[in-house]
Amino acid sequence: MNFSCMGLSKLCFLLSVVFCTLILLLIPQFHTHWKSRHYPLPAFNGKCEKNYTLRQQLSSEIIAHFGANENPEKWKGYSLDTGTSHLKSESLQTNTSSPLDSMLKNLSMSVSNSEKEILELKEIFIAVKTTRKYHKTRLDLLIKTWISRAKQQTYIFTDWEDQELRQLAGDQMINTNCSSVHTRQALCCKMAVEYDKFIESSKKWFCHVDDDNYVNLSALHHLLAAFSHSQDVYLGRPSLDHPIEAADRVRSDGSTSVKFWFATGGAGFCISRGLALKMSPWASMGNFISTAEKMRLPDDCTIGYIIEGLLEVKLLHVSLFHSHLENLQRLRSILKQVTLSYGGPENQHNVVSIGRIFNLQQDPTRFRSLHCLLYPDTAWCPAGTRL
Ligand SMILES: *[C@@H]1O[C@H](CO)[C@@H](O)[C@H](O)[C@H]1NC(C)=O
Ligand SMILES: *[C@@H]1O[C@H](CO)[C@@H](O)[C@H](O)[C@H]1NC(C)=O
Ligand SMILES: *[C@@H]1O[C@H](CO)[C@@H](O)[C@H](O)[C@H]1NC(C)=O
Ligand SMILES: CC(=O)N[C@H]1CO[C@H](CO)[C@@H](O)[C@@H]1O
Repeated sequence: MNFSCMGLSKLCFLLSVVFCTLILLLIPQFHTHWKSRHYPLPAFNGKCEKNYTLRQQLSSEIIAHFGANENPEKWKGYSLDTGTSHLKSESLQTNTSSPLDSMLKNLSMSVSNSEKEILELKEIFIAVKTTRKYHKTRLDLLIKTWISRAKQQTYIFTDWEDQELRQLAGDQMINTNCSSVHTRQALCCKMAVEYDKFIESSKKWFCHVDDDNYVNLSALHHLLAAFSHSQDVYLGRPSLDHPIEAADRVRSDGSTSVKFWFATGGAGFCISRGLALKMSPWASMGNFISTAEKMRLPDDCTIGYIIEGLLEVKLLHVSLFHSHLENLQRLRSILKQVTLSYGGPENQHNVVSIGRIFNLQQDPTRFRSLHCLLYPDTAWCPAGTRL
């Protein structure tokens, strides 16, 4: 008798807990709060889209994760957290040495001294991918800032014959004749032209960035100089914390699957010439588009597939590259990063924290302030920034 009474009150308690939880879940306030923390997603229609969404729910800093059969020791030097996670940012703040330098110290162990070479900044091919509607809003800012310091090796890939831009950039502006819609096909079309132009140039390194990236040229130069361009090198930031898996429709009819890491295009990535040449059967002269079509993957995933999946060369995970999908406000050691980005109009608050120089109204992306800190001798920088 007593026993069944107790059972009944326990059941009542449980039922009321379930009821309260349901009520809480149904309050719309909780939903909007959750939504407002999402960053805008690129409108990829490819297979990686799901994982870009997933990415938002993961912690904002992605560091290298290791496959079960990989030796973590081997990869230790290849990944570096530059300080968005709480613990690590503290240790960085108390350490005066540069994260890039300490990473390179580890990396150089894997490059024999005989393979080291002198790399000049002009031997790096930097491809900036843009589109007609961003010539004024995004590209102008880059031209005024970092591109002005690297005119000879920066190539602008767009989809419109803009006379003003042509006057400014001359042959460095490349009209890809690709469609200006933001679809997987149009993006792959541009990447294919970028690849062909790089091969045509005889430069040592191919680096791809987007029109919302700031590139610290000396940091990039420093990073690439640690390798030899004839080695197989693929450097960038993975956009997920795990490799993606896709049906392999290049080597099979799609019945087998392939797992690989890829560097997210929005943060920028680099490929050595030696490796780029090996990619040729799947990447040159329109082959890139057919590889991407067969695999139904976006441009940056297709690059990862060719390199990791087909050529079996590993992506070196470098967290000094940054895209607008990360929480940039929490990023530390800003002047030491290789690439940076900003949230754009949909997410104005997601910018790097740089004080002084220009206020948020004058410099919503923070790129102008950043540029003045890096290059105080720039004509339009306020005199106060000169040390
Ligand atoms: C600080 O920098 C030194 C020199 O590069 C390095 O050996 C050491 O491991 C670093 N310490 C931390 C906590 O990162
Ligand atoms: C785009 O079209 C123009 C005009 O036909 C041509 O001169 C140019 O070479 C084309 N661009 C590419 C990358 O093929
Ligand atoms: C970034 O660029 C500035 C200006 O050239 C340079 O002083 C700084 O050392 C660079 N950062 C790294 C990590 O090289
Ligand atoms: C395309 C693709 O690889 N999607 C992956 C995204 O992440 C989920 C969860 O980890 C995987 O199951 C999918 O395969």
